[in-house]
Amino acid sequence: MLAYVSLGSNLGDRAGNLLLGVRGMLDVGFAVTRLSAIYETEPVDVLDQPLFLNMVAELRLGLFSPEQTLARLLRIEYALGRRREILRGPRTIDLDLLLYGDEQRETDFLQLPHPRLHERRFVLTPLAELAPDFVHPTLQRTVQQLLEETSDESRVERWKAKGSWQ
Ligand code: PH2
Ligand code: MG
Ligand code: MG
Repeated sequence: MLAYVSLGSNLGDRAGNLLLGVRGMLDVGFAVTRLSAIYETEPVDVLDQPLFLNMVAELRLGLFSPEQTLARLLRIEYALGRRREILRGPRTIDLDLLLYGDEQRETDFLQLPHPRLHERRFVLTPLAELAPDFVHPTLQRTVQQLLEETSDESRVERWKAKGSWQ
């Protein structure tokens, strides 16, 4: 079963934090199969905060339920020093479960697909890189269609490390 996780950071060593997030997912036993590029993105919702780095990871999950997967993601955030701060404000690391196959959940703990996925260019751009043809389980649109149709106009640009080899 393929699942997609959005990673975001806008405090401290942002790229280092994303890398630690990926490392954390490997450490808890997730099979991370692919990573998108890293994008520098304009903040949405809470506008007055630093620029984010965002990316998406693809996981192949069999052993863990969606709930177990989210619990592990939260544990990784906590281990990396994330404490619950301002809602949608600055954070060292954010790991959001976007999609888990075509599973649907509507509980306080877990909403699947992620309810704001289609309203966020910073999620759709890296997700479309990995899974353009993935059909959103409730909206019945592909990720590529959602990206083309989203009303979110916020800036999303490929990020390059200084001294990049590319
Ligand atoms: N995360 C938020 C709120 N706003 N904006 C961008 N660009 N990237 C994010 O990851 C992000 C955000 C809450 O999780
Ligand atoms: Mg988030
Ligand atoms: Mg989150």
